Amino acid sequence: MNQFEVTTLNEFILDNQSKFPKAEGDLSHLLHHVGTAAKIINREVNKAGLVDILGEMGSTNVQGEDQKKLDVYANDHFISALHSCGEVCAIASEENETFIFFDDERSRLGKYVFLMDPLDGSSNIDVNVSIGTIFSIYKRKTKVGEKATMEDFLQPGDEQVAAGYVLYGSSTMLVYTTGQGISGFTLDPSIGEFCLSHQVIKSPEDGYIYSINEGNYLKFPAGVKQYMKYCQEKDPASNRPYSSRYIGSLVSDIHRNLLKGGIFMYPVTESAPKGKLRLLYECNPIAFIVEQAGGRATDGHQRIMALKPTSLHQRVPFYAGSKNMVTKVEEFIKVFGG
Ligand code: P6P
Repeated sequence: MNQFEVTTLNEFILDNQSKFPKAEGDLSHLLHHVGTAAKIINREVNKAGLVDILGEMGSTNVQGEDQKKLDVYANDHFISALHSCGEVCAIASEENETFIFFDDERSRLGKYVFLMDPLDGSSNIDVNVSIGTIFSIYKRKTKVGEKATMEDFLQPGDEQVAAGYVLYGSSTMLVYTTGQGISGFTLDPSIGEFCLSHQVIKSPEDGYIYSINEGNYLKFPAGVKQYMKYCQEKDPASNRPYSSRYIGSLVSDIHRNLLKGGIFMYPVTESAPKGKLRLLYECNPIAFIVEQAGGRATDGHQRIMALKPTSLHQRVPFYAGSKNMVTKVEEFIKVFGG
């Protein structure tokens, strides 16, 4: 691709749509609006520190987590952008206790429901560490025209029609999948467009990076402790000891390991006896991306996307990344417990 051949996100979406004769363009239209919302959030994230958008809101979300001003800003803008596109009948967000139903005539006819963590890793905002948006899209189960119900949201991850993340980092990237592999788009601020920068992202089956909050070590399951010991042992033949890399921002840790190879782990801990990460709008969309890149994503025992959700903000243990690394930690968990 020479420097003048630019494929924008919208061109790519439409090109992809043309491969599906039955496609009516509604998912393409929805993904276009996700890109627009991401540009708006990026604008605010990039100038955070210069305007009064850092710091706490002085409120907490349904998770009991302090809401940052940018959390609320991102949440409000994604809800507004997706309401205006008319393809989504309802939205669930980490920031809201229950789902939001768009009760206007146009949105009632929307075929999709949208789930998101609008600004994941927001505790990093005030210290200028990269953060992300994570989203997941399903076809509604209820009839078009009717009011959405919880049944529309409590679908296994295998039912996702699209998923992705936006990484607000040294550059801003949007990575998404509709089930035909994953591609990455980098925002070119000079033209205000997400441009194709990673045509196809395939994750190495083996990696040499492990990502985990070692501060929780004492309370990790025995199988996880044994796997960490395995990662740290010297074995040149298998490139061990591995490197430990942990940013504390899920999208950042996953994105690095996706490109370089590696494993991300968030096991159960004393403060998070079911795991910390949310199944519906963190683990399922990331799992879709990871599997589409050739990796693996489980709860330590079974595929994340096979789990039948029971509640909107349900938490699960999460192991995701290079296929052989996730398989290995599962072996340790099976033998030593987890
Ligand atoms: P800990 C951010 O709060 C988040 O939800 C993820 O982005 C990140 O991977 C994880 O929590 C970090 O949690 O307990 O290690 O700070």
